[in-house]
Amino acid sequence: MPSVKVKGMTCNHCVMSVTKAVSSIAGTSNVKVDLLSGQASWDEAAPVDVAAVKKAIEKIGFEVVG
Ligand SMILES: [Cu+2]
Repeated sequence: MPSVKVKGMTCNHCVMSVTKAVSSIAGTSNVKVDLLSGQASWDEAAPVDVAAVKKAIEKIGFEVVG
């Protein structure tokens, strides 16, 4: 399962926002975001542009690390 690490999430509202942002990128499905680890992961129903995923997360105010 591909994933990125997100910094700056503090509560379930953040988790929901990041989940929504990742889900908005073409090809992602079954998006999972873990608050404690910061890990955002997804299944690929079609090839996913990871740069677009990172951009979508940063656009809503979180930092993607690694
Ligand atoms: Cu929050």
